[in-house]
Amino acid sequence: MHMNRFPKNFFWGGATAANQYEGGWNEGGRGPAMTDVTTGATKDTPRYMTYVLPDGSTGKYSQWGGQKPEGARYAVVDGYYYPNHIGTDFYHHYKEDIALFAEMGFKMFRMSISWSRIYPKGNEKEPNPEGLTFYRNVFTELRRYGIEPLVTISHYDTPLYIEEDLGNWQNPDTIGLFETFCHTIFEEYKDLVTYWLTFNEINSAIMMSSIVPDLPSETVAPGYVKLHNQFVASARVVKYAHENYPQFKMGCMIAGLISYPLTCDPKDMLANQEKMQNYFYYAGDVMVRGYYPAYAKKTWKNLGLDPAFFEKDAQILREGHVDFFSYSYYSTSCHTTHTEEPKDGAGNLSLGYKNPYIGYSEWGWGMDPDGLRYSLNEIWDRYQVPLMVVENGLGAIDTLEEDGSIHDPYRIEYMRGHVEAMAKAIEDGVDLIAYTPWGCIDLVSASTGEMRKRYGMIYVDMDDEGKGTLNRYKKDSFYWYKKCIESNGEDLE
Ligand code: BGP
Repeated sequence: MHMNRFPKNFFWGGATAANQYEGGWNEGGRGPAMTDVTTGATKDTPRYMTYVLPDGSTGKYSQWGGQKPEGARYAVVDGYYYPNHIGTDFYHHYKEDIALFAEMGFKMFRMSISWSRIYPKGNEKEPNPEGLTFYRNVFTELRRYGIEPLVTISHYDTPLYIEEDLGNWQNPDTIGLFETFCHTIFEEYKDLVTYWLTFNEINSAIMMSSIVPDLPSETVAPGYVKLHNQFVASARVVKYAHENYPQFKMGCMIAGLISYPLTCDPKDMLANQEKMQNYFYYAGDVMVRGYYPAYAKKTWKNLGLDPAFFEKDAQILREGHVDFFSYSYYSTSCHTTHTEEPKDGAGNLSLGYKNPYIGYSEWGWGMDPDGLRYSLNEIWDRYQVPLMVVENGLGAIDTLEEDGSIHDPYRIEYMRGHVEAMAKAIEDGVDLIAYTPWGCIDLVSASTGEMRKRYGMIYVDMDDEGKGTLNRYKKDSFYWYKKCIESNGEDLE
């Protein structure tokens, strides 16, 4: 056993998001979000968005590229199941859950605030007091155990009214609404929360073109506009936080689309470099450095976008750059110019070719601890700001035994590999300050809406149809992670 590879105040913890975990979707004055009209699915079938037409008939369209018909309004429709309505019910279980996190030894807990719980439509003059009280209670409970909250301000749940009636992030007016939301929660929780992430996986706005081949530029370009408006919104609130709450630490959160060239052909090397720039570094470069990278110009040109649209906000981007960098890391993929065969290597928001040197999960996501060490080194070298790994984990099917135990050696093995990789990256010189593995308690999958794709160290009795007691059970990984934290990452047996 090595000693003291992790810094003394390392933030060991876990991560969740309101839309997938909190539930209580129509309680306490909360307004609806897009995820409330999104059905459950499986890994081979799409989630659907449901709607009602003016004549009262109802319908659905696929998240994999479908479109809402003219005149349709999003609606919860009888006969469908919407897993995010309940999540795994943090809303009613937060005390019990936080006690379990504390028992594991958490130093940090990542969660998000549901925007529509604070501003139900997004454009009200006054916030919803019940919503404010709920998060105050949660943060106070975390503090009672000495757990530092890490708050994602926007994690895939813009109020439905903004999405449907105001044109979402395509509309620059959304920036002002987001600012109002942030000013409210900053002031409200200034004594309880120090670490903030503005947008979860902000680069997801432009990911479609990396997954679906040959999309026309008219389909791809709006993602860049949306992303730019989010960059501006983030920069504005980061600047505001720095000016008004100097104790705050503001971070970005980028989906870790880390990839390799499939072969050592220099052409593959270049293809991969371009992928990494376009889908991963594009966001980090703007948010950490405070300006668009040189290669962005080429991207805009290819998509027929006017550079002036992006350049007009240069000053605020410069003034609102973040204090630390965080990302999600699940898997890696490979890129090549050598084949046109369909890509077979899936991952979080990514698609590439399978890597013969790594293993794959039941959902086909690559498992690559060395890639975590590699990416930490690359990112640290590029940005020189503290880093956090704020999502990582293995989605797998778990079995609850008669005696209430859950044996998940596969998850322990996955986590052990990634903790080892982080230890090595720290030895390499990387300034890594936090690790909050994803779905530390079972919650609804973002991509498939399933419950059976579980990430937790705490099992929640709930199935894909919404049946279950919602009782909590400790998995074997719960005890493993507790030991890991107690020994500050040294006892990984
Ligand atoms: C990330 C999201 C999370 C989470 C995770 C796992 O993209 O930030 O919300 O869900 O991926 O993905 P999935 O739930 O699809 O397995």
